[in-house]
Amino acid sequence: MTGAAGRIGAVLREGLRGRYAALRLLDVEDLGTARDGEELVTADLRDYARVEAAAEGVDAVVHLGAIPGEAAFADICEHNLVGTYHVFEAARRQGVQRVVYASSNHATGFYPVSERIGPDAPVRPDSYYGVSKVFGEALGRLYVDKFAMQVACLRIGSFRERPTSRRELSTWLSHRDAVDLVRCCLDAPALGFAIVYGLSANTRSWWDNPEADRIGYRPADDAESFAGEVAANDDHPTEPTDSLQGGPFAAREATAGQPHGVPPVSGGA
Ligand code: 15L
Repeated sequence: MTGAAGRIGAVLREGLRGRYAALRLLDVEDLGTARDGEELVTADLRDYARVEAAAEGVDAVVHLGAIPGEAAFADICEHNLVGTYHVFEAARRQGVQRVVYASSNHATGFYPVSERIGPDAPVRPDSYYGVSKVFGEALGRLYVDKFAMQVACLRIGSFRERPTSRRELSTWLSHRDAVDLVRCCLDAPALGFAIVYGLSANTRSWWDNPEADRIGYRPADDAESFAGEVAANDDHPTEPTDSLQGGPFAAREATAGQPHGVPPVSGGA
């Protein structure tokens, strides 16, 4: 599991422990102490040799490691594009059959919230980050078609302990549903290629999730149980981006010729 020290990684580390013979956890950040059934690897995803060494003898990869939000394109390029290519390629060369890839709802963040979409809708990324997730999905499709690997791309919504905003009443993915979703992707007998929205059984969801059924994912939680709590704490003014699925990621910026909200190059102005 790459990105194992991150928010999602920490929950999966706990939730998947004991379900499989061993979990090899990789991150550039500190992973603490290995417990029974865990192997810890410190590696940067930009370092291909280390990534390939970490894939040796592995049955499946869960690839979470990435910059988890908008950043300068140069940084997104190195960590999310090159890093993801390294993970897929290392898996292929080491004979790993299956990759579960953490994509994001930001691959389709420019759809209005009034529109219901599914995995077949054309992509509408809302950020360079969203574009990087589209790239990872395309790479996954390539590795299935060209190299007969099995790949699930999880368009993760809002992974939180509980939903905390109006938007998250639609996009929430609970901790236990996330663990269950990844487990389904790892265990599904004939995964092939699947794009699955990573979300709980939210009454207000905007996403159809036909592949969820196919892989046996039946989410247990519904953000609606927190609707009262969210409304009571909702002191945010309505923003124009509330009408877009990607929320703040989908903020429209100046027209061509004007500077973008993130610097053009790593560390640039
Ligand atoms: C994501 O992909 C981000 O990594 C996370 O920080 C959240 O912003 C989430 O999407 C979301 O859409 O709520």
